[in-house]
Amino acid sequence: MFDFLKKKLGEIFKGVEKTVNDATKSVEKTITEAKLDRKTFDSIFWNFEMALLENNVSSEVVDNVKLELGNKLVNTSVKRDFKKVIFDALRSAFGNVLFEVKIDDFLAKVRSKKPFIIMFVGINGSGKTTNLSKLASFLKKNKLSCVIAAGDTFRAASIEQLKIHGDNLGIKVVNGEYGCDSASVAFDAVKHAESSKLDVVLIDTAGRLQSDTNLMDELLKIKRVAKPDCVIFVADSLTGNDVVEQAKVFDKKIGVDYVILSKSDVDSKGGAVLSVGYAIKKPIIFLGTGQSYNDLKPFSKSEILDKLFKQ
Ligand SMILES: Nc1nc2c(ncn2[C@@H]2O[C@H](COP(=O)(O)OP(=O)(O)OP(=O)(O)O)[C@@H](O)[C@H]2O)c(=O)[nH]1
Ligand SMILES: [Mg+2]
Repeated sequence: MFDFLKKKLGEIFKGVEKTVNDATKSVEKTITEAKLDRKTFDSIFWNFEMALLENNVSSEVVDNVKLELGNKLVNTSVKRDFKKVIFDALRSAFGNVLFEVKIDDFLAKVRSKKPFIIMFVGINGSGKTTNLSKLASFLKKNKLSCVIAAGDTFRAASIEQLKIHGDNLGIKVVNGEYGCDSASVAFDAVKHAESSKLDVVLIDTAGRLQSDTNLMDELLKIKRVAKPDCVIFVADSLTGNDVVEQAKVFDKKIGVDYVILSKSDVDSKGGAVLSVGYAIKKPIIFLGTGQSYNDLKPFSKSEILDKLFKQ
């Protein structure tokens, strides 16, 4: 993640270095600082802006970062330790577009209600079922008992896929027939959790494009019937720029509380991680980092910022 962006950052520093050197050379040798005027700032950051956009960082994030950087750097003294000044400004600007929730706070929330009901939504193949299973495993490790609702009654083999996960994890999967009402499957799972005094219900749902109104209505019905305590939008890091639009539509139509960003292990660009939370002003809670049960990493804002800006 971020290899290309880091290379571009290196180029930016060379540009700034040259500007500062030229400015100081032409005046007095003793001068150790120079001011970045707006024009120089724009020309230096042009390259970086382009690199961000090419790496699927959304234009609203790019604009926000540029505005904050401009406010911090234009017409202020850029000393010879400008690298640190700029790194700090960039770190702070990107820090403002990333939202996180501490995993202990999430677990406390889950423990505050029994059963705590979590519904997974997202487009086809984004990683809902796999990451639901990883979260079930994570919750189990944290001593929370779970039941899974096979709410995807639409895609062939979806129920078998979940049952394999359930068997592997020792977690019951409540299911109906293919084609049956997914809301009733979710309802049955909630009733099962209530009668068996289980801590958490995890509801899987069928993948759908955000433009598919029938399937969106089905999600709304599940939501109305099962009354989830939180909705997790599973976003695929590899979807590129579309992920922002998807997140906005799912949030508007269904309401999203957290994002799991799947497939971050195979994303070389990093645009989704910098954009998806800001698009809906909701935290990324986990990164999916592979296909096995342990490949679910609590999202850490400082870790992401370190990856990009640690010198
Ligand atoms: N490398 C990697 N692969 C992942 C990750 N999460 C999911 N996958 C893979 O992505 C593919 C799709 O995952 P699913 O969990 O079936 O996706 P889904 O959203 O449930 O798909 P539908 O039910 O068809 O809408 C599978 O091959 C998963 O193994 C991840 O974090 N990293
Ligand atoms: Mg699925």
